[in-house]
Amino acid sequence: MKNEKLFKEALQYLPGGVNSPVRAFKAVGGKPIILTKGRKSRVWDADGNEYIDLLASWGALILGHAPKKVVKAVQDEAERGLSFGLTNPHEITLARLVVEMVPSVEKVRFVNSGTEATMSAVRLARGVTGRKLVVKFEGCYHGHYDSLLVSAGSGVATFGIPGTPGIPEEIAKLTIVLPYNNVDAVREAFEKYGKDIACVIVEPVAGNMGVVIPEKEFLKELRRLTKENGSLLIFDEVITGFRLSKGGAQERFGIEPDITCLGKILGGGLPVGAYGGRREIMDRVAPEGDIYQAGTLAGNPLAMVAGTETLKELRDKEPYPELEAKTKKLAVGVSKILEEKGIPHTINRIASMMTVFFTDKEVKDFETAKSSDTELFAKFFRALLEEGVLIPPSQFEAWFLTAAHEDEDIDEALDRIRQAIKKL
Ligand code: KE4
Repeated sequence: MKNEKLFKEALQYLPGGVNSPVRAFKAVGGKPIILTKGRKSRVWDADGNEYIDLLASWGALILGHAPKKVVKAVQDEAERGLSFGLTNPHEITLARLVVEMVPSVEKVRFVNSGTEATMSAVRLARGVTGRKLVVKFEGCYHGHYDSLLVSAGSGVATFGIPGTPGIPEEIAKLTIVLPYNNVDAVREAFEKYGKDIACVIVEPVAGNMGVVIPEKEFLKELRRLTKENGSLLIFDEVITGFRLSKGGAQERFGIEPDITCLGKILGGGLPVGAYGGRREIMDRVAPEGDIYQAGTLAGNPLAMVAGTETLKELRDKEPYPELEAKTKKLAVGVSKILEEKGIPHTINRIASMMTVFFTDKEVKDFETAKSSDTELFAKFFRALLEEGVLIPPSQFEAWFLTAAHEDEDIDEALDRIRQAIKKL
């Protein structure tokens, strides 16, 4: 078993054998697989097993694996050089595309990951407002930046506690962690601390507790309360950007944040993150302004051309209606199979992202998401993997479809899922 051999070797050199914890399959048990190839809607592991891919590199691959145009652009660019350390033309091309596609962004800064994007956005908000407090929501994940890797304190609208060793409580307690979709809690936090709140950062559709959709008033109220109190609203669109529509969640819901964080799809599979907003805010970023942020490989030419080809395809083809229809077909099909087996479940779906929760509760925040039967999810994950369907190895993540998933792929995935459920 090559998977097993490779993973054993990985364990010698990489903590947990991985470069990101979730890849070790701790939440779902069983042996992690090592992926060696992807093509359109399929991936193959080191033993040559084929899977229909519903992970899509955590949402980055909205065009599917190795799209011809993207690969060609990267190959051609590589011939001209891999990195320069000074500006290359593709940084300008991709920046222009982001400004064109994302309603609230007049200027953008590229970084190398979603974490760098949210970290820089929070620093910018604190710098611009001169305030220290940050509001985030329980169950939302914005990368591993100290101020955002904070768990909810004791009561509602109380200060956070470190989400992991290594984060000083002095830093954690500058972050207030509130329940998602809870407008009263946000109002209370602003009543108590409004004038000290630098920013509110939110996933405008949550993907990191599983998919949780904002209730009607929630985002509108965040926009009103931040404006009223001179705080900045940061939309973390690392997942939703270019996924929910070409302009992301802010286009779909018609709410303009002050700062937008982007990643995943933005790089077409190569490492890119970004933060952007209106000129008056972004011009505070060095060297134009006095708020420092930098990065050796920021704007890397290969990543820039991969992102450019990806966004051009999305801007020109707008594959969103059929992405939505196929995801709906998958969700309806999975629900039917679970119903036939009498397995309680809730499916949250929007656009081309969805999550199957094994609970009969409506999932609208982290509390209700946690009512899911994670043991059953783990069995479900392993059964699907066995049948050749790859979903995210955690209950609290989103499944993603890509433009490369044809109807036949959905039908095939549903057949394999039906087979898997029989064995549950
Ligand atoms: P990265 O630093 O992992 O590129 O991005 C952090 C991040 C920021 N904001 C949102 C909304 C995100 O979803 C993420 C990263 N997402 C996770 C899974 N949903 C990445 C998977 C992993 O950690 O391996």
